[in-house]
Amino acid sequence: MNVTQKILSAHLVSGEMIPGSEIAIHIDQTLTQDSTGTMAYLQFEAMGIPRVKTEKSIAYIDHNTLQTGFENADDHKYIATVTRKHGVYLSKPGNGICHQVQLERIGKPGKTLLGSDSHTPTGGALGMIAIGAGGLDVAVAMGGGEYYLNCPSVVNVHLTGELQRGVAAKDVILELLRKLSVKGGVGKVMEYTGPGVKTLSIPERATITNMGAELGATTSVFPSDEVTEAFLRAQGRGEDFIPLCADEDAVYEETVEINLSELIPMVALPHMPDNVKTVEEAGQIKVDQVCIGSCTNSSYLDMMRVAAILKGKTVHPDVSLVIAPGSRQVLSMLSANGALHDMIEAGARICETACGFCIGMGQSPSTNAVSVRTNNRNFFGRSGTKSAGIYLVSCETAAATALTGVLTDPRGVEADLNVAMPETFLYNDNLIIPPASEEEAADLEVVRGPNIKPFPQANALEESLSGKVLLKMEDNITTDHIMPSDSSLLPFRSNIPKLSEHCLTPVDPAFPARAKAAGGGFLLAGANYGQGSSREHAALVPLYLKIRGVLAKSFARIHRANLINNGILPLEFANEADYDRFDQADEIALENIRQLIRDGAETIPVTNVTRGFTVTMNLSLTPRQRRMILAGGLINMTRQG
Ligand code: MIC
Ligand code: SF4
Repeated sequence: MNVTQKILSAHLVSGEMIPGSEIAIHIDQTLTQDSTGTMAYLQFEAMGIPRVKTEKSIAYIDHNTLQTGFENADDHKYIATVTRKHGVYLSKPGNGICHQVQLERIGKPGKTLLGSDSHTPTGGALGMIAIGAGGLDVAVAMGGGEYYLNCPSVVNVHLTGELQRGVAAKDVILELLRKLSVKGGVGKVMEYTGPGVKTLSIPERATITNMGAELGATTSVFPSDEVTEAFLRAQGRGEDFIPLCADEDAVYEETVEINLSELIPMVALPHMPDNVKTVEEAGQIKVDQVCIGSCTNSSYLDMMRVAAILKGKTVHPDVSLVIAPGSRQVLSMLSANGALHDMIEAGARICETACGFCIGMGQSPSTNAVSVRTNNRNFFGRSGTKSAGIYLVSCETAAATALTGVLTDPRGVEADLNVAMPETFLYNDNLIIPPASEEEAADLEVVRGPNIKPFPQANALEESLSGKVLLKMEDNITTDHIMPSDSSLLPFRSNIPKLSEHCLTPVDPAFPARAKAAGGGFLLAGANYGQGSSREHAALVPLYLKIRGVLAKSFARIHRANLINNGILPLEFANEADYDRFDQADEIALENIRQLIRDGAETIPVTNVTRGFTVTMNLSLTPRQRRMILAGGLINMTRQG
């Protein structure tokens, strides 16, 4: 078996390990963060389970840390009190970005982790199966319920050679994105093998597994080897180590070869992570802002390399350099060893250890700016400045660029980039608050501020559905299009009515008003609809606007599951060319849809009433998903028993 099969089969609750067929797995650990967590805990409360049943569940506060009003702070208070009551650990704001802290302090080889954040696969660096999901799926897992997924096919990413000076783990994943695209990993686990693996440290592996999310992959995983053991020991967690690697005769569905020695610095140009060129090909683009941090690139190793490049130099006069270390542990070590001093002296603006600029929580660039960043997503508008272009690079490229003011290949910089992994990290868990005991929990009050509104719930599916196509969209529409998230909107993650005023506005500002006036309808989309974030809001808000179904060429994995969990039909064109035969404002009808779904139909006739024809659309639902759609979502189905 390969590593993926070993972990999945050890956690298998039902189904067979045949790629594409539905399996259910037991979840050992869960994580939430604050922008999806509020909703996940509201849903957990609605399920009426008093205490979580996982080995460890933890809630991080790392996204909504810009507190320009009471809303974010109220959400934090709700999360702090609801987790304390129900048996969940709390990582306080200031402790760091969920994926970085999970890697340092919580993740364990061989375990399963489900997180309400699409970059949960970061944990795969430690040899665990770590999957991103919607908040509702995470709430179910916290309650001890299994997690359902399509058994992935496993891709062998075979690494040989060794990264050259100035070339980074980020360049490995950017190269994979260039080769495979943002759809290349859908339905797959990217499993890393080969002699190149042992040359990569855990933070470097984490950069690669983190950004596997941008390939659309279910997750990514490395073996657990002596490098893993050394990392866990240095974190004071040697006892969490178990060795785990693929059998000699392990079988994979596909193989991708990467020779690390041949890679050179890469950059993803606006506005897609797979729009990748070499830094050389991109040319000397003039840069206004450089942002270093995010869950992709904010480890101790990353920050030490940045400090080495900046040491004794000054940031270019036209550049604003922003650095956000990934965790309190990283920041603390940088301050103890003087590297922080080197950054500050070079002119860096140090931000708190949080998602920050990556999710548009501050540091929006100027009009038409070129912003070079180390994060994983450069979707349109995500930085908070629509006219700005975001370029994704490694920490080394970002730091070199900050000094020259133009996009710069870091292989030529004068600096000592040989940063050794520490024998011991400065670990300290005093910002991770344990939950109350069961006895204490009974009397604890959960504090709910005025911004926390009830979440919408679907009704049971009607016999037939009809309505207008309210919006026609192209390929690769992201969750940042469907439910934009910047500093002005993130405070409303627990207020769906307010968010609904912004649904799909990056595609068409008139959409929310049109949807409300029509009393609901359908969406029409191209391929890979809903890629990006795990945010369930991208389904809850359309549900609130009475969207009954999405007609698309194809869907991204997490968003499709979120639609079904909330009773919205994900219909795929059997013949992609039929997409062109539909237009915005066309009236469509799905006759006897309830009966068809009940009977297990895998194809659905969809009539374009306006133009007078009927096409076939695929609706490949598992029996469980059919029950969910018929009941009007997961919560209704659970209530029905
Ligand atoms: C993101 O990177 O887009 C986020 C913000 O972390 C999201 C979660 C969210 O939308 O709250 C994700 O990746 O799932
Ligand atoms: Fe936070 Fe950005 Fe990572 Fe999402 S991608 S978890 S916003 S740092």
